[in-house]
Amino acid sequence: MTEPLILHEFALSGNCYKIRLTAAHVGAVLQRREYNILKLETRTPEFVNNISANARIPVLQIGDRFLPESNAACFWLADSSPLIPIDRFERADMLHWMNWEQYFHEPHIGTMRFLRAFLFEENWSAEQRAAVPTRTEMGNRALGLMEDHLATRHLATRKWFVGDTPTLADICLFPYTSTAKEGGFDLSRYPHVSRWLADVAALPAHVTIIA
Ligand SMILES: N[C@@H](CCC(=O)N[C@@H](CS)C(=O)NCC(=O)O)C(=O)O
Repeated sequence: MTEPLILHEFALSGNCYKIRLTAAHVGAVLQRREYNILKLETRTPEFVNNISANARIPVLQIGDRFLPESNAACFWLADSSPLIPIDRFERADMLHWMNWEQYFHEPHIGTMRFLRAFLFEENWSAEQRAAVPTRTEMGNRALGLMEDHLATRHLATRKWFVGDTPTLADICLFPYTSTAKEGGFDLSRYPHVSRWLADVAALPAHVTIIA
């Protein structure tokens, strides 16, 4: 018997979307429990004691076990699927992009989206406002690095981030890149990234963030 899978989430979060996107690609069925992070619903003692001590979504519940961190949850779902490369170097390279996404991409691009599209400028704290130029610069640097990577592969371009087929690296980079415009980023400056976004969205199992 397979264990029930419950995604504790805020549906419009890119980190939560990437888990639903992975599930769609591997044919996993998720039950969904929604928490409004704008109302601090993950900061309650009930959530901290029963779901995740880190007081953040997403958390993938597998039976009676709880797996926080979006990319760990994606890996659990995609393990042994075609989204995980067989080649040892490519498997590690996939992890490189997933770690990079969490440290150099999402903290700037995802945070700018949260500030502009969810919190709204009139509600920014002085600290949030002061960090906007740096976050914008760092977000553009991240998009530029993706652009350069996709643009150069010997004498051709790269279709996917790792190897010749879509991997979890593409799935995990997609949510915050595809919504970067909501954070004020101009994707027309990044034609290879825009082409890659269209390729990911054209995969047969693709689902949108609002699906
Ligand atoms: N690195 C974590 C990030 C988790 C995270 O920061 N989640 C945000 C939403 S994307 C959250 O729960 N915010 C609510 C809060 O900070 O109260 C992951 O990838 O899952």
